[in-house]
Amino acid sequence: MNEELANIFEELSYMEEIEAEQDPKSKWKAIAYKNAADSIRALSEDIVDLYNKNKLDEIPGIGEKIKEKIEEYIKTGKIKKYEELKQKYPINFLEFKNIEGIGPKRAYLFYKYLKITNLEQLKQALYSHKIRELPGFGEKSENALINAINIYEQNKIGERKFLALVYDYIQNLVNKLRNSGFFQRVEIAGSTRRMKETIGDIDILGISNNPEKAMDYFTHIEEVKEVISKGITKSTVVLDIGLTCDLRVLEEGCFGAAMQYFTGNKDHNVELRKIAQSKGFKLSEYGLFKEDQIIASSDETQIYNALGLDYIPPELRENMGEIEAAINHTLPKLVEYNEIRGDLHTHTNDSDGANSLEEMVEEAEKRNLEYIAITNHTKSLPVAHGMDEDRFEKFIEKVEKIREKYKTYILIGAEVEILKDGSLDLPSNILHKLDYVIGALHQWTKESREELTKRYLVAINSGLINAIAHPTGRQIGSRPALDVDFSAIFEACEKNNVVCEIDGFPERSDLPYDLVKKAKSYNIMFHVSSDAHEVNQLRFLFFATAIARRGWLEKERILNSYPLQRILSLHR
Ligand code: DGT
Ligand code: CA
Ligand code: CA
Repeated sequence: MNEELANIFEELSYMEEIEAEQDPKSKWKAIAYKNAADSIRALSEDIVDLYNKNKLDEIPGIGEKIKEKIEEYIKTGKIKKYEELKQKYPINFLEFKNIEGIGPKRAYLFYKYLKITNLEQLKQALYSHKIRELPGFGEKSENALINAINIYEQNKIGERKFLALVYDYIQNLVNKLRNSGFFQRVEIAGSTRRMKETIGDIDILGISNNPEKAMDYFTHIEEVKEVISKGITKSTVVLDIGLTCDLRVLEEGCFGAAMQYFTGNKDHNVELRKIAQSKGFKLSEYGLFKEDQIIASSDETQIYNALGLDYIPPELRENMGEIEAAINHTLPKLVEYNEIRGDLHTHTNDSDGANSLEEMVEEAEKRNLEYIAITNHTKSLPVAHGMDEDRFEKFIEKVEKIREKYKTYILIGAEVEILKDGSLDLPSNILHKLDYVIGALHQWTKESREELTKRYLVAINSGLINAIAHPTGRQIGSRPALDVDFSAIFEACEKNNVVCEIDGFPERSDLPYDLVKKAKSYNIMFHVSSDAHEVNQLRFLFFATAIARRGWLEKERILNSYPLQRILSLHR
């Protein structure tokens, strides 16, 4: 509980710092809270044990008032003062504090003028030039903030980037090359083609009659920040988004072999080369050869076929058994990106989303979704402005009033907190009124493997949820996966017809693709979702589908590849 409590005191300190603009006394409170946060974080013993032994006084920097609050939290799971201030400032301070140049007061300014509560929203506002219009800001501070965010995100996942966040950029880049007139063909290879959730660099292959001019063009486009090397067959540049990009210009005759080679991954290629050798062939980026004779080279499929394999979709090329399956003709028929009919996990500004119900549904309509489940948070998650029974009742009424207006059907859902004992954060009479309920474990995540698994099992066995949200709870770059027994969880899902989520929100990407493949051996269903907290994030549904494909899933195993009626006829 130490980390949880330290975070609460840290946030209290930030909120009092804002309050201090009105009330000078708050300044001292801010300092006291910050000291308490630091002391609690530095403890080697669990604070609950200290409390039970009546030893809170021994913690440095903890006065009477703070002691009372610790006690309140241990006894009730809440601190009233924190809840009150959080209503006033529903801002993710702990995320912003990582960004150079954003203190609590600036974070509040963003909230006051633009209702920004988290980093993703701030980024959108920066890119749409809303921040530079704020008092005290301009183009210079806009650039400084974009830079600071880039540095933070880069550090978070090392040199890699989330594919979902750079995917459109890469498509634009490729289209620019395609439309330049210097290339006959331009294709993406590497981890981007495999749809890996993070990428280390961008690999592009092209065919050109005039490689010299083509490379000149490439190294001079405005996205290029620095040219590392320039040749007529290969150039490497650093792009303005901080990623390196390799462009190879090839002969038409070996394009298929090059696509195969540079798509990878490396382990897949090594295995494939072994098979070639065992058949007396030689495989390279130039082609498949028998002695000096070319067997296949211009067409990627032909290379696989000549080796006795079925064509392997790029998403599967991770050396996870796909080569054997391709030899035995047992590769799955993967779900197609356009076979997903709806989104089953999204948020509105009724809890912690940035957009209204209407805005989210309009965007879903634009994206031709047949249905969208709005699954807001529940009351035990005040950080996310979680909704209680009354607010859910009102929300249901609101949806029923506007549902008719839209082609996209609105499913009323919830992302309901799984509480400490595995019970759910909404009474069953409310849960029964909802179309789709996802159980989520966000709190008390530091407990033992046994406890955490048990909580999941109680929730899954309750008969009250349709799905479990982002099952591992990992956040790439900041939070490791929960230590839980997935065999037991998948078995329970099988017994209770509970769906496993594949959440496409970049940091989550959860279930991860390798776990999807394991889960597939159980007789369970999956859903793919965006977990969108604003309209632009609905695009993450596409990346959730990529994870499903990388986890070997067919359409039949994905709930939201089925028509609306199937969802409406689920019973709990
Ligand atoms: P990344 O960039 O870290 O996200 O991952 P990749 O897979 O895009 O890796 P990258 O850019 O180093 O190389 C692109 C592809 O080139 C890789 O997937 C397979 C191929 N490749 C690279 N190095 C080797 C190698 O040493 N042996 C073989 N067989 N293939 C390689
Ligand atoms: Ca790469
Ligand atoms: Ca590369």
